[in-house]
Amino acid sequence: AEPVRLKDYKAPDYLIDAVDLDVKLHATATRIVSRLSIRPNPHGRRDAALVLDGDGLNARRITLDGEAIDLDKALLSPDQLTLAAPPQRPFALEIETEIDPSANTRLMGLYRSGSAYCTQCEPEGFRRITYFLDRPDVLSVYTVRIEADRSEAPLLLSNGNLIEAGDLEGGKRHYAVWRDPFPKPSYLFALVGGDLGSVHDEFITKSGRKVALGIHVEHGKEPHAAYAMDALKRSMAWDETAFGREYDLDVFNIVAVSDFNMGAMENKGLNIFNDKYVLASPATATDADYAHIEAVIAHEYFHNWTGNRITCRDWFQLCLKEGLTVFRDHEFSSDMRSRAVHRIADVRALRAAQFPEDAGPLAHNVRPETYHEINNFYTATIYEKGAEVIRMLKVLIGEAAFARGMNLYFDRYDGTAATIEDFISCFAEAANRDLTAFSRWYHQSGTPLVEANGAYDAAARTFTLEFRQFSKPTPGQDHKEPFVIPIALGLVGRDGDLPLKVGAQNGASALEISRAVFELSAPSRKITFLDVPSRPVPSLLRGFSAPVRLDYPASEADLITLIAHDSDSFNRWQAAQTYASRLLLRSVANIRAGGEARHDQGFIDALGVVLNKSSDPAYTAQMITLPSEADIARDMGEDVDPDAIHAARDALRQAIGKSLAAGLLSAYARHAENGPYSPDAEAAGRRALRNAALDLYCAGEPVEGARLAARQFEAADTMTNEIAALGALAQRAGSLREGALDTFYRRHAAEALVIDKWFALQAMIPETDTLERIQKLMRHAAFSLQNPNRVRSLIGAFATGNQTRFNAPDGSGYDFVAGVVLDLDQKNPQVAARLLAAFKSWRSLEAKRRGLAEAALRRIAAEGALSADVKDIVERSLG
Ligand code: HT7
Ligand code: ZN
Repeated sequence: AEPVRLKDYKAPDYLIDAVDLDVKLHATATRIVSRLSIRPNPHGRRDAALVLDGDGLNARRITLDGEAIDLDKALLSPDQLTLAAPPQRPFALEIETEIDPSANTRLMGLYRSGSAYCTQCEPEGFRRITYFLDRPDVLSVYTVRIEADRSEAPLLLSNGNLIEAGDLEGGKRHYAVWRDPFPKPSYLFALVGGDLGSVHDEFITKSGRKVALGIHVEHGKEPHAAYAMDALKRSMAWDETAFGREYDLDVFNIVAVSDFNMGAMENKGLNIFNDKYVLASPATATDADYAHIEAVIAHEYFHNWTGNRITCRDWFQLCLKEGLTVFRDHEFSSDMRSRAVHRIADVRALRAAQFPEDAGPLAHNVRPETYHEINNFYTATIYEKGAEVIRMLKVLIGEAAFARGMNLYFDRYDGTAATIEDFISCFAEAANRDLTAFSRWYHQSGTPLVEANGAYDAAARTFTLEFRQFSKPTPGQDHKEPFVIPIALGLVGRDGDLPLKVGAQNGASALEISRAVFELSAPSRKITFLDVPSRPVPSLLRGFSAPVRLDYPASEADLITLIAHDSDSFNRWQAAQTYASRLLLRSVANIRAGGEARHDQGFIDALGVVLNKSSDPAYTAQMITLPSEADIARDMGEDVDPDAIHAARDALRQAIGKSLAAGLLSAYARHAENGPYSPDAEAAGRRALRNAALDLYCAGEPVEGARLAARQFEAADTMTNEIAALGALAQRAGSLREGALDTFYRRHAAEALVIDKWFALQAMIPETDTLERIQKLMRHAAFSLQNPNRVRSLIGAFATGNQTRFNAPDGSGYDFVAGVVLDLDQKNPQVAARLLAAFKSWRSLEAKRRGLAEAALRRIAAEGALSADVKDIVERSLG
């Protein structure tokens, strides 16, 4: 099929001002009557046919202004309803459809999760409910009447405010009418019916309006929604102070369901969540889970302005709402927690998920120009790189101009479906600056490489930095224009940061700069610093000021200086990572040449110093955590041998654990729990350091370490400590591990979300019999291919978190995942396609594995009946 192209965008020929839906819920035969108030679009083509989208639908009745249309004459198919010559004036179209929510295994449109009814319409799910102009630039006011058996669905929710409710048939059935006064695209429509437990609260907005808040969860889980409610109220308050955005309806509801394709969905006034991002108690959720809940609750809430009040003109503009909303949720989490630690975590995530995407066959622009299947564009590039681009913009134009630009955007585009150009124009205007070259970040894919070199001239007391940028070709883009790269920097001397004096070109006098951001907007540029008393160590790309790869030939001694003295917390961490990564790359080369892993006592001692003077435990935990196996593979870039990487990393962990055993034990003891459980950043940071110390200690002293981990596992009363201990025990084969896994299962068998952790942990064991274990676990009563969380925790964790076994040298890991993808494709193509994306780095593998991975991909491509989702990923992966 032909791709959809941005350049073909045309305004819709018809608009739908109002939608009245009448929904009678039934497990297998839900009736929907949709009344559409349609009019020709003055900006569209006159006399054009009206083509409504459908997906697997069947209309039972259609009327136009009350007159029945002969169904045989209407050009009707499951995928389309066409009126060849609709009236060229406002008219009403009424369509009745019947759908089977119980048979909906794609979890798109109206489906059932447990006994509840729920919807997921983004991006193109509404057309699975009724025929519609299912595109984001058609904005309508929705009135929704829902009717159901009271016993089956005492709770009936839709978008907006409740305007009427009542009993029918003497109370056996009932109904509710919801009206959302804000015009919205169909992808933001939502409906829920079910028997759920509810938690209620309220929020008073800054202008004094009272908003009723509700979170609806499985009965019995109400106490586990308390943290989500707290995060929601903090998000609402933060958006008022940080962005001046106030909530606009009388109610805000969140519903948690256990069958959900993604994390959550921002439907206007009725967010629907994967229960993983709502439910938390100290005994069932880790500190990381709490932080994710806080971030996802905030993210969906923030969409109310960035996504809902201002939506996207078309799906090519997805980053307009997603990149911006991720930027906003990162800012929120940084304000709620430690900004320094948060930045490191965000960059780790960006490098783990987005850099490989940008370096492989699935690379695409932050604002793509074509797509075959839009579901496959909910990617780390759109979300995470999209957020980084906005962060760079803020660094370039400064905080004040950025705030003016945001306000302009909200004022000018409220109530519209906008584009990236609209967004950028607000900042160009606010900063009075041409942002054309900067916008290349939206139009060119790939991660630029910045090479830097420094030269000190002792006689002239100058230090000159030279930067060059390089961009490799990416699919469909052989040549790239230079990016505008903000490089925040400093010069570090023996006593910390040196003042920066820059000699302006053209003989102008030297300029003292305080906010040191160097703009690299050409292929190469130099900058000379004056009055530099001795050779400094440059600290480049502070705070990771741009999503690039940086290559600077710092010596090991330079890196140790940065670890100890850099005023930029991100770069202190980065220096330790760079040191470790270099060491590991040398070890990998040695191991592949038949030699041994390399050790470097200087590095280990530097970590020892960090560990001992630890004043910020969360930060120290990040400092002593080595780059992951995937990080090292990415640094290698090509000819990747995952077994050699694993061996090298394992050897370094052992060496650190042995050498720093006493320091690790002391950090472990110093950071014991010191009061009742709190999920706050301070307490979580103490646990993070304690568990990072335990992990390294176990690597260095396996026997003593296992004993300590077993004690922690027995005594743990929080999931953070329990799963960390189980993870440490899982490092070594034997009865201790198997016994602990059994105990964990027995303790938590009733909690599906905890059993997901049990699945994931086993899926990531780097041993040869793991695949067999996974195949056995797939037959476990708690596993289901139908449930996306289960698939992600067992199969997804294997494909993305177990480098050595997914990339087993005999190809068994690839064959297994390919087989699951094909099975799953029959049920849920969206989840199947996401799983298949685990092959995204196959071209960087060493030759033998590369051949086996390619063969697995070709086997999938050869299957006759692939979904559009899987077909798109497999074709691009091989392309
Ligand atoms: N805007 C949402 C993206 C989304 C989604 C969510 C659930 C299931 C399927 C979905 N497809 C797209 C989520 C967000 O970014 O906030
Ligand atoms: Zn989002």
